[in-house]
Amino acid sequence: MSTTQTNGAGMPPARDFGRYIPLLLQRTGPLTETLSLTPAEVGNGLLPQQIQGDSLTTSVCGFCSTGCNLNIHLRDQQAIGLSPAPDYPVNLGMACPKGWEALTVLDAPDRATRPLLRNAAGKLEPVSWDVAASTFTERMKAIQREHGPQSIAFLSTGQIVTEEMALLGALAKFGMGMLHGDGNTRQCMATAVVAYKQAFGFDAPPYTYADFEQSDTIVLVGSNLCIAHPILWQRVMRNQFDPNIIAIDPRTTETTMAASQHLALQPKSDLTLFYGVANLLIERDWIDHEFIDAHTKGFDEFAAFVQAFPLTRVVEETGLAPEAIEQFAQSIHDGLRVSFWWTMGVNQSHQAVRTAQAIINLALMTGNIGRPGTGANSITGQCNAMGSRLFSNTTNLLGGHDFANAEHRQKVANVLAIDESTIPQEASWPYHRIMEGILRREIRGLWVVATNPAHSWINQETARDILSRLDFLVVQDMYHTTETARIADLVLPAAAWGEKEGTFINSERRIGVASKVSRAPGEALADFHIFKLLAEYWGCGEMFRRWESPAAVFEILKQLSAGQPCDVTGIDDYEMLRDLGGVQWPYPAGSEEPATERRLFADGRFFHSDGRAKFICEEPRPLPEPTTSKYPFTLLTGRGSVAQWHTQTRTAKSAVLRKLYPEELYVEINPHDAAEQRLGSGDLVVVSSQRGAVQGRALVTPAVQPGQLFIPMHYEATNRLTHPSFDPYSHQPSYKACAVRIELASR
Ligand SMILES: Nc1nc2c(c(=O)[nH]1)N[C@H]1C(S)=C(S)[C@@H](COP(=O)(O)OP(=O)(O)OC[C@H]3O[C@@H](n4cnc5c(=O)[nH]c(N)nc54)[C@H](O)[C@@H]3O)O[C@H]1N2
Ligand SMILES: Nc1nc2c(c(=O)[nH]1)N[C@H]1C(S)=C(S)[C@@H](COP(=O)(O)OP(=O)(O)OC[C@H]3O[C@@H](n4cnc5c(=O)[nH]c(N)nc54)[C@H](O)[C@@H]3O)O[C@H]1N2
Ligand code: SF4
Ligand SMILES: [Mo]
Repeated sequence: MSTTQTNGAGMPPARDFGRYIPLLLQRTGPLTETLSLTPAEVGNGLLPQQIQGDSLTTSVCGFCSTGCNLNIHLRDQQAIGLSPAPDYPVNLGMACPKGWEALTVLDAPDRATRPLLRNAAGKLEPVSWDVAASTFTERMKAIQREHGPQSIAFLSTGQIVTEEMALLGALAKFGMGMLHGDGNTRQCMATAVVAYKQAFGFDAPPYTYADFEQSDTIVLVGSNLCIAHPILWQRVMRNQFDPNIIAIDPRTTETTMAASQHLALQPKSDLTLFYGVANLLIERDWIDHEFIDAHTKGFDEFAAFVQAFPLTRVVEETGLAPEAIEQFAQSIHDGLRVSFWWTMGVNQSHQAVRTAQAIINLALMTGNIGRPGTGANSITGQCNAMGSRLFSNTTNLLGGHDFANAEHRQKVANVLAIDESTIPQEASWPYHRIMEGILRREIRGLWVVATNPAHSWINQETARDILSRLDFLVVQDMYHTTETARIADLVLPAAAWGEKEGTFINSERRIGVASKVSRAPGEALADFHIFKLLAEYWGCGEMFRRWESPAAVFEILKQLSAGQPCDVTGIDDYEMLRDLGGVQWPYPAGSEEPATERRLFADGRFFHSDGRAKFICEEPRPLPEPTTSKYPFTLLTGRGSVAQWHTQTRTAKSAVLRKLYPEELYVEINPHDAAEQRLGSGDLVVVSSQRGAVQGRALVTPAVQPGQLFIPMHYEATNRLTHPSFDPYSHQPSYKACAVRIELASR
């Protein structure tokens, strides 16, 4: 493709977008004076603190969903260091290495500092924002004109502030007329969303972190809490009740080693295990009849269903010893306050939703919900996965509403003062259908914001091939070197965490403020301002006049949440959030002084119209890609260390973090298998699946069971191996089980 002229179709009158252009160019001058804008409006201009000398502000961390608060130490408005906030109810003065290094990763030579456009010679070359925004508009509009509204789509993220997510979702769908947009939360949380919606009537993780401290029995399913949520593990360590910790994971991990019971089951046999345990609990009458009768429905059918899961079957399918299964059931019975927590070992599976619901069923049937130290609790992943679940306008209409519901559409249209007919009547296609849509040439233009699919999406060889078929790929990222940015036609340079303001919602539904404490490099702009700029160029800027700043959007989000389970109309502003140490939803207007901890379902009322939670169950299904004689190993993937974040665009920039993990891809293999394959630790090996091969170093360890291998997801090659299978209800990819073989590289 070629560079473009600046006066394309759909360009707004100069005065509309002109106000943004000087903003983009005058990086050092007093932008507020030049443009008569308030500091809040100029996301990349002055920092909020106008103070000379040393001062302190706070910001919620931008890596994981724990949502730790950090004290940011400022000198002459610029961040010069940080330390964990001692009095924040989440982290209580603690932070993990990523949090400590959060400022370091902002400063890297490969930060995207100017828009880049692929030129006629096929090279990405710097262009002005004017050219970038015009090109975006012209190319996307041309595709749309020729191929219809579904022909352009977006992929977004759980890692930008909620205000930006909402603006992107509203702009893309209501302003630009896109039908489809999804995000990396599909890779991550879609299962929990569907499981909760079906069981509780709304996507509502019920817990508060204090539950980690108040449980006497903590069940961790497919969660390596010690490295993926290290500060939540610290909360477990503060538990005064000497809790019984039961970890369910095919691998031995940092977390299972610290547990009192480790159920090293066969991959994806969790569903059978939980049905079998439910059957045991019913047989022994270790259930809470009163709770079941008063607050649930579907129990009788469920009880009849689980009779098909006698201990012998469970032993056979899970590979666990009968005593271990019985001990697990006994522990649930003995516990006074049992909490169940799950993460990707559950969500990333071909039968993920039903597995999550099997966990919910255990909590419901034993009355372990709504009380301190209990719950069926999905732990989220990214800093703002919860924000994207409610406000990304992809699967749900803004504010946890339903695209298919006419009343919901009207409500949202009224709040936003837009025509109801601009709101699509269906949710977007899920991620994998968008990818298939590209393959079928139904989608030809794609806008990727704060995610790196050319590394993280399943079955990478195919994924990259699919992305390469696009007529126009736009990547909006803080670095220009990500695997996806490198193949883009247009790269839009984004400001990062710390360089912009807004809110995140953490795993326990706590809304906290991320602050602007540093200037974005070069001409990089806050995603917020990129969206505003593109709205002007697209010609729909008027629709977003009220969306003038993140703080103004927060007001709109409050209105959208009104009357929903996630109602936050009682929050005044960012200052209130800062003062209170964040606020967990719901917090409707008129709420009394907020309790520091907020737990759902204390009254036993769920969000279905009859107020009851549902038991949902279904026959387990076989692994989509079982092992064969050619591919005799099951490959597990997941987090490798506390210091690595996903596709490593950020964490690899820190010299400190780099010291904490092996640079080269490694493959964990059991000693028994290693002996059989005649390979030792450090040997160069090739792991291959039907889809591709990767090279790495063998790490011989009993942490993985015979017949299984583990490779961390952080290495670019890992997803060449993974098998594109999906949960039928959540459409979440099943990253954690595929058939592979391993051999010495030289063979
Ligand atoms: N350091 C670090 N922390 C992170 C992240 C990161 O990249 N780095 N990412 C964040 C994000 S977005 C997320 S979603 C979370 C993920 O947090 P986790 O889900 O805790 O991390 P994973 O390692 O992906 O998976 C957890 C465990 O699931 C196990 N598992 C695999 N298959 C099965 C199975 O069939 N059954 C069971 N029971 N277990 C199975 C794996 O062996 C693994 O130990 O972490 C967040 N925190
Ligand atoms: N094999 C395997 N694959 C997996 C998983 C697994 O367990 N196994 N886990 C899956 C899960 S749970 C997840 S969440 C995904 C994560 O997958 P991705 O979302 O692809 O991973 P990240 O590296 O977090 O990508 C975030 C991108 O956003 C950029 N970025 C950061 N901050 C900003 C910002 O403020 N603005 C903009 N515009 N850009 C920004 C970063 O530079 C980076 O390129 O991976 C999934 N992939
Ligand atoms: S635990 Fe998560 S939120 Fe806390 S400092 Fe580490 S990465 Fe940040
Ligand atoms: Mo995730």
